[in-house]
Amino acid sequence: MIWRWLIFFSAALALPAASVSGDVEITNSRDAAVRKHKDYTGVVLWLEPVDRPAPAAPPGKRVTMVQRDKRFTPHVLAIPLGSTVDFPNFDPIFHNAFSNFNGQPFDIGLYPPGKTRSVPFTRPGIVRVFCNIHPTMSAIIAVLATPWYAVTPPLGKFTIEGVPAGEYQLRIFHERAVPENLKTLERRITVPETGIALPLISISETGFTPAPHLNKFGKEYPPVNEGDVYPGAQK
Ligand SMILES: [Cu+2]
Repeated sequence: MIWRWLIFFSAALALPAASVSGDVEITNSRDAAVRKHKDYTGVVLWLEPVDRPAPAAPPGKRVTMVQRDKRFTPHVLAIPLGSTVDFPNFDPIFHNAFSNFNGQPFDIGLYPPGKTRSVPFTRPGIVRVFCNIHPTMSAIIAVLATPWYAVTPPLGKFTIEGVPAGEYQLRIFHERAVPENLKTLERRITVPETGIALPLISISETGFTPAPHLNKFGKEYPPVNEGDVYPGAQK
């Protein structure tokens, strides 16, 4: 068995690309879990090469965003440009995922339990996803024109694997940070062949105010009666 491990480690060491790792913290949050340093999830970090185009992602990549318990999971999804996202409905009720501003607008219509629909994302940007039935449902899809990205887990540690040595612009998105704050965190980094561990990235939520969004018709949501069959469900 030992020789197999030796071959495995030799192959790993021979990889030409490095990793970029680091830690994110979120400050000035109104969220109790964030203030207790227990929930730094959902920060998207990506690397754009500054002196050459980023390689295109292989076509045909599919990623899933589940609808269950009236939530989109994962709440924050990062995908390479050109990927298709499947939106299966695992709830016993209808949902209608849509996006109507920023990124790439879409509307996959109202569909019942057990069904799925999909959206190919062909425009880079931050897509804000909502449900036309349930105003509390929301999600983010970061459509990235680079294969080098990460989304933070609860403790905020991230690693972007397989990055060739070179110059990059580090870009960051966090749902509850204002764009001006995020802009100040962007920086140019040099990735050596041995990889790099970045200093702590501290993201402030100062200035962020949650605002209610409108439904796909640009109107306020009507009151939801959970016992109802939703209008349009029989169509
Ligand atoms: Cu819904």
